Amino acid sequence: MIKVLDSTLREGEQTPGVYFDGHIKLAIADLLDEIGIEIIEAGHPIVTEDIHHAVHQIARKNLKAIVAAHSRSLKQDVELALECGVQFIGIFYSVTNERLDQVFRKDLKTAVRQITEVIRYAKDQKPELLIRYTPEDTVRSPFENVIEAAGAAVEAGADIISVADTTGFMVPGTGHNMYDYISRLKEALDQRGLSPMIAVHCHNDRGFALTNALDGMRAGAEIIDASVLGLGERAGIVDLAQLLAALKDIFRVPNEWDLTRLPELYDLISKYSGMPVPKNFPITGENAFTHCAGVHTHAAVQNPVHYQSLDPALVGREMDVALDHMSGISSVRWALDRLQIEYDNELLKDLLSHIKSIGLKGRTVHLSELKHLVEWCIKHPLKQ
Ligand code: HCA
Ligand code: CU
Repeated sequence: MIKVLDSTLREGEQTPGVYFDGHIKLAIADLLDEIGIEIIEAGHPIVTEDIHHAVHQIARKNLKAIVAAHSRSLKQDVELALECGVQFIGIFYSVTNERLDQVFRKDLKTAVRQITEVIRYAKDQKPELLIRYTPEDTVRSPFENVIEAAGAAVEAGADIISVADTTGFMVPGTGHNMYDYISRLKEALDQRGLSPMIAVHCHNDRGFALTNALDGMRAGAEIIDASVLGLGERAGIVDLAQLLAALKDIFRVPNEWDLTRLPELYDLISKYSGMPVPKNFPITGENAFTHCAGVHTHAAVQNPVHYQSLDPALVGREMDVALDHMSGISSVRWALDRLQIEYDNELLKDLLSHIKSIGLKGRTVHLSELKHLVEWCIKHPLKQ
């Protein structure tokens, strides 16, 4: 069973300038839970007192979702997360040679000892706790280091190994792709008699986050990380709405997600993050289901399937038609029908001519404006 982990409240807050107040965090967690997201990564409690408090509040809300906290591989981070009452702790520690030499100044053996001690400590405190270990920058780390650290982590009690493409390095169809990586990782762990659940965390630096995550799923990853609007460090991670729509509509994974609440969720996040949803963003962007050119509109109003491969109703949206210089007669007909305004051919032609000239100024005619344009055309017909 595939599970989605939403990290808007953790990775999402690593977007420069983004911070959600405690009451907004609770509202976000509630909405994610109502949508049916399986795991909510609520934050890294040691970062600030406010985050600590918010993670505590979310963990105690009795949500259907599993509530997770992020944690360095340090006892003090784990203690604080446990104190919050979370059911899941994500522990990360990079095992690239450069990081070990230059930042941690430790050899691999000492690093692995630190990781396993922290995992054992966490499991001892709360045996039912789910523990994820992430070798940060997994895919650029020496494979043998990853296997050594991940294998030891599982033996110490980690339930989940997350493959992090921390820098958006993987490219589908090349020598470094997520499908091959996860297949190889599973095989190597299997050879050691270990079969943890695999998670995948993909950054979008090259624009391949979603494709890489889906590639990872095809290779057996069962937890996929995402965030609303793909918020996160630099270019962010997988966009939640795009992921859910693909899983539901294309991969048909068993689920209970209510995607009709996505517009509400995206409004909430965009309002309080100050990050507008780009108009042409898939699924949740204003234009995602809007047809513009006359040829498109003519066909789409008869049957949307001519220019849509995804039913907007699945994600709480409706088909729309834009009125501008690209419009044709069927665009105007569609708009007038929506406004329940009666018309003859003369009025249609006059309106289209006005709409086109307004469009040439670089803007669209909204339905509320069209009403006034109709009145204008009736009073001032172009052909006397
Ligand atoms: C970070 C890096 C991280 C960690 C992912 C994880 C990444 O911000 O700490 O702990 O599973 O991309 O590697 O987000
Ligand atoms: Cu990340």
